[in-house]
Amino acid sequence: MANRLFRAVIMGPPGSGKGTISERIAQSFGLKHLSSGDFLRENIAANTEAGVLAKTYIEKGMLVPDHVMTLVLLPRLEEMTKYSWLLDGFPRTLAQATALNGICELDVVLSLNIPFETLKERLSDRWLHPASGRVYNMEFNPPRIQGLDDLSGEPLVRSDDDKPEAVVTRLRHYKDNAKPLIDFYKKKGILHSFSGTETDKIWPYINSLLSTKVP
Ligand code: G5P
Repeated sequence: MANRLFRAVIMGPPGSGKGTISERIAQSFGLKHLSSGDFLRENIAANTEAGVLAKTYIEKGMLVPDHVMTLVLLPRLEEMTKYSWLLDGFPRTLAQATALNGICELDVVLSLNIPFETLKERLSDRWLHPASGRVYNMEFNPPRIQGLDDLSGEPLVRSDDDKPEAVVTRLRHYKDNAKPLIDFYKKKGILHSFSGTETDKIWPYINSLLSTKVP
């Protein structure tokens, strides 16, 4: 029992705090944080075939096609057989959930419900350090020196998919795709939803749930 592995997914609309909460979970519970967005950005940086294709969708705020996502993600998960992990940003469609279901059994799915207006505000105020993927928000977690990454001192940039038109498209796509996914995991009895406008208020509930679940 002591060595039992733990598999979790965190889902939520763009800007809902998946990345921020995943980092806290990884630190508190020792799970590997696997982010679909980070895997895609690695592929884009390495100019792989999947990366070149994914870039054209991400820039427009659209979801990357399922077959590309499963091609990028599933082999990475199959390498993780010895680790407990938290998957952030995958699955986002029922087809992705079905593919994931075919290779592993999940213990917990965390779903974040954050109001649309809060998401728009957060994303319009988000700054990114492209090389590491570290994100800042000028109110919630500002960099120590304005415009510069805390660790490297390199300049922060605004991401193309945080531009207003792309944000609205991303939020709409999430809404269209999330419902069947939520129903899928609800039926399996592993869905836990958290609502609110502040990550710091949601975090204690997630922390106490996982304290009872992570072996
Ligand atoms: P990503 O990289 O997975 P998104 O769009 O799902 O991107 P995103 O935008 O990275 O998610 P998040 O991880 O949910 O958001 O949130 P976050 O980064 O932690 O927090 C957002 C901002 O709010 C930050 O600046 C943070 O500091 C701040 N913040 C957090 N909490 C608070 C708070 O309480 N208060 C305040 N004021 N601020 C706060 O995916 C990128 C793209 O890749 C493709 C898609 O095109 C996607 O758009 N993609 C996929 N396509 C198809 N299928 C998949 N499975 C895909 N996965 C990725």
